[in-house]
Amino acid sequence: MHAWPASEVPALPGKGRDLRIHDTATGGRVTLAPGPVARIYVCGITPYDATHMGHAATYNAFDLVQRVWLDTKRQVHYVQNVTDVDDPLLERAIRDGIDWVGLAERETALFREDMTALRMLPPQHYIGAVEAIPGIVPLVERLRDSGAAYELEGDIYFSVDADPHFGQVSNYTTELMRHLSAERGGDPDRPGKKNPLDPMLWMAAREGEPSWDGASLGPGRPGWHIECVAIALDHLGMGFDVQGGGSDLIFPHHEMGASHAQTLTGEFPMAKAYVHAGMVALDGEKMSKSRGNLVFVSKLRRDGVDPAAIRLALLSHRYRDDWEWTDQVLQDAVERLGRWRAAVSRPDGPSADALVEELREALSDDLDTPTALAAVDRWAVLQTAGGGTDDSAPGLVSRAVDALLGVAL
Ligand code: 5CA
Ligand code: ZN
Repeated sequence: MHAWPASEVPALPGKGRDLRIHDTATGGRVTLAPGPVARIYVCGITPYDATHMGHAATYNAFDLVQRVWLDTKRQVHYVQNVTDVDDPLLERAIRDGIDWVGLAERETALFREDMTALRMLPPQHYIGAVEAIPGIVPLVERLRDSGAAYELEGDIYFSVDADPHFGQVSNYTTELMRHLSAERGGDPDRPGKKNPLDPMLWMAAREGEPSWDGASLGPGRPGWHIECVAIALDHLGMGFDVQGGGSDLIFPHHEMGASHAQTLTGEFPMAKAYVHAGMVALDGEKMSKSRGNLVFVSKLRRDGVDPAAIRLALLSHRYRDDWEWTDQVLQDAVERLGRWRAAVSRPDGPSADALVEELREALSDDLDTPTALAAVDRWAVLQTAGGGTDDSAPGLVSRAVDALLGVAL
């Protein structure tokens, strides 16, 4: 599947700092010091509705991770999936009386447009679940043949007890895992499972649903977690630097994915850091396609909101916090963008060398974007007050804000 066009990332003088980031698995900060090529996998959308502010906030966080790495003069190998076949997508297509393939294509196309407008860096590999099926089938066969998976009425389940490290991504109690499993696509109450938490790897073909050739597994379609694992192992291999997504993916998705990968390879851990963005809410509830309380990026764009302002609104919150989208958040961002643009449009101003270092320090400190924005605000105030005669400063600020925050002034 093709991704979207990359916006240019200006090179800044000097070099950025290594990223210190919160890792869900260890519950603390880790300093990531990747090799010359940093490797990141970020879970993509299930394309049955348009990109909302929650999605945008999560992708913004992982875009910043990459911008920090690029500023340390590393290359980035970025992989993202599209869950272009899954229960919620099929259910929505039936509800709306449309073809599920067309629905997925339409919403994926809109997502690409939104990501381009927001200046999110594209993945080098953007892979759909459907196109990954030929790679998924042999992995499920291997798990089954090694005894780490079993059949139940034609469906194949992963045995969580096969992984001695199971539970070490979320560190949740069994009770909480069971609760979340039922809430997020699992079937803990299905009779015959070895462990109620065991997730499906391969679902045998169901009447009226799409299915694919599963070789010795029989016709069917893949489970959700093995989809991301197959794509990540194929394009990144084990021990990649960051596994990313929103905090609603901690369990079961990232827990199960890590267990699948670790059982398949015998290596631990799958990722050096499991990084999770907080949930964006609207009217007090998590913004979600299933609840329908959504603010869409595409709708704001159609209404004439500058995508740079949308991006600044996302940046005004720390990525790990849960926060609430309000009109005021956007209004504040529109005003800030105006102040920054006015400031960089002057021919000279106060030196920006210290500002670049402040931005670098704030971002390397677990992506502390509120501190980064405050630093630019201070420079803009000085500038507007007519301080300084450095004629390279406005250009440097523009390039730094673009390179490190993805905002074009
Ligand atoms: N296709 C799967 C991942 S493999 C999926 O979760 N798709 S999704 O469309 O439901 O979500 C895409 C990404 O947006 C995930 O990382 C999810 O955690 C994140 N996300 C969804 N809702 C919110 C929200 N309200 N706030 C922040 N992030 C969110
Ligand atoms: Zn995923």
